[in-house]
Amino acid sequence: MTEFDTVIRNGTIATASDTFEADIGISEGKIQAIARNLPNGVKTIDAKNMLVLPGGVDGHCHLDQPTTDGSVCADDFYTGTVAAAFGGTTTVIPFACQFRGQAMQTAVDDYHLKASGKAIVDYAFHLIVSDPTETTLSVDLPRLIGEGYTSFKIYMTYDDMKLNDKQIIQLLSVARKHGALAMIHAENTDLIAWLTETLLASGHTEPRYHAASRPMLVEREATHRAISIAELADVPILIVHVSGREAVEQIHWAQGRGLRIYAETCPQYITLTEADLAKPGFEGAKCICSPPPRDFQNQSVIWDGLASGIFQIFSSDHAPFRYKSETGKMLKGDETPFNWIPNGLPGIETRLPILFSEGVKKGRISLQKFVELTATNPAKMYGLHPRKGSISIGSDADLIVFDPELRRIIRSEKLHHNVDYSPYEGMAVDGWPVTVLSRGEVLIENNELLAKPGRGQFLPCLKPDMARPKVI
Ligand code: DUC
Ligand code: ZN
Ligand code: ZN
Repeated sequence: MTEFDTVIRNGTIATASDTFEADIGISEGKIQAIARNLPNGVKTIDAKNMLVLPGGVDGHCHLDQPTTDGSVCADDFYTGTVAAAFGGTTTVIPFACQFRGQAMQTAVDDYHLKASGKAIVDYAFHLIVSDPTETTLSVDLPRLIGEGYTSFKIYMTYDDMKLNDKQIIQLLSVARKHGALAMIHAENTDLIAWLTETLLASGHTEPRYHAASRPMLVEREATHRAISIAELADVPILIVHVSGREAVEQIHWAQGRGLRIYAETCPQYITLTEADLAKPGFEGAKCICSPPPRDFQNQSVIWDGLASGIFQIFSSDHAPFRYKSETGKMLKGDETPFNWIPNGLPGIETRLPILFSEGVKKGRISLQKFVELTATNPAKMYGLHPRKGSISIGSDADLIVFDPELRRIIRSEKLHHNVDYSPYEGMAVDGWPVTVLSRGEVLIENNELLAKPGRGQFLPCLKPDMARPKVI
C-alpha cells in the first residue's frame, strides 16, 4: 500500500451522527481511509486526547464587502480567512453584493478579484440582490444560479438594499424556478425608520438606542411576513440571524405547518444582551448589530431552538468594523448617533470555540449537534456536501484537531482579524482548534500559520435540492 500523505492518529472522530476512535489517512487532499491502526504517513499528526472534527463551514460572513455609507469592512479575504482558519473554519461563504444600478455579474466579478490571491481557505459566494430588474430576474440570476451561486440574500431593511414584498415574491419565484435558496434579513424597515426618527427627535442618540429602534416586534412581524411570502411562492427560505423568542415562535409555527422554513442564529444571540449596548461612553457601539442582542430569556429560547432542531445552522455573521476608526464604529466621531454606527460584529474566529464551550461543555447541545450546526448542515444547505462538512471517504480533508480542554480567554489582540476589539473580550472559553487542515494541507499548527495567501479555491455550489434539506 502506498504511504498516505498525512495520517491523523489516536483521535476521537466526531461527525454529525457519530463519535468513534479511528485514524484518518489522507492523500491528494482527500480522506482516503478511516480505520484503526493505520500506518504512519509522510506526515503523522498525533491527536491523542483530541477531537477530530470536520472543518467549520461559515455560511454567513462578510469579507471585503463594499458599503454605501463610508464605512469599510475591516477584513479582506486574507485577514478574514486567516482568522477563520485559526478558529477552525475551513470554508467561508461571504456575499457578492449588488449595488443598485449595478449588473449582478459585475458584483460577482469584483468579488472574485477581491478573493483571488488572498483567501487561505476555500470559499463560495452568496449573492445579495438589491436591484431586481427584469434582466437581473430573468437573465442574470438564472445563469448565475446555474454557475454555482445558488443562494442569495434578501434584505427587508436598510435603505440601500431593502426590497418590498412584491420584489421579494418575484425573487422567491426565481428561487423556486431555478432551485436557489433565499436567505432573508427579516426586520420591518418602516417601523425601524419611525422609531429611529422618534428617538433622535427626543435626543436619544447613544448606542443603546439602537436596540430600542429595532425591538423584537419588528423582527417578529417581518419574519411572519417572509414566511407568508415564501408560502405563497411555495419555496423554502432561510431566516438568518434570528435573535430571540418571538421570531423563533414564528419559525416553529411555520415548521409545524410543514413549511420548509429554515433558520440560522449566531454567537451574539447566545452571549450578548442589550445591556452590552448600554455600556459607558461609546463602548456599546462594539455590540451594535442587527437584529440587536436581546436578553437572557431570549438567549435561552435560542438555546432551546439549537438543541431541538428549529435552527439548522450556526454562523458567525462576521461583519467587521474597527472601533476607533472613522471608517468604522466612529463613522462620525466618538459620539456617532446610533443610526450611523455600522451594524455588525467580528466573530469569524470565535464561532466554534464559543458554541463548543457554551453549548457542548455546558451540556446544552450534544457534540453531534455542534458538528451539524457548524459544518455539516451549512455544507448541505448551500450545496457543498459531502465535499465539505463531512468526514467520509472521498471528502476534502478539511479537518480540525480540536482540544476540548484548552482554556482560552478571548482577547482581541490574540485574534487574527483586522479589528481593534472583540465583543467577547475577556470571555473564558474551553475548547479551541490546535491543528487545522484544508484539502490535506496543514494551515495552522503550534499556533502558527503555515498557509500562503491565495491557496483557497472558489467552490461553485450545487443547487440545493428543494426536497433535500431534511435537516429539521
Ligand atoms: N445584517 C447582516 O447580515 N450582517 C451584518 C449586519 C446586518 O444587518
Ligand atoms: Zn442581515
Ligand atoms: Zn450578515
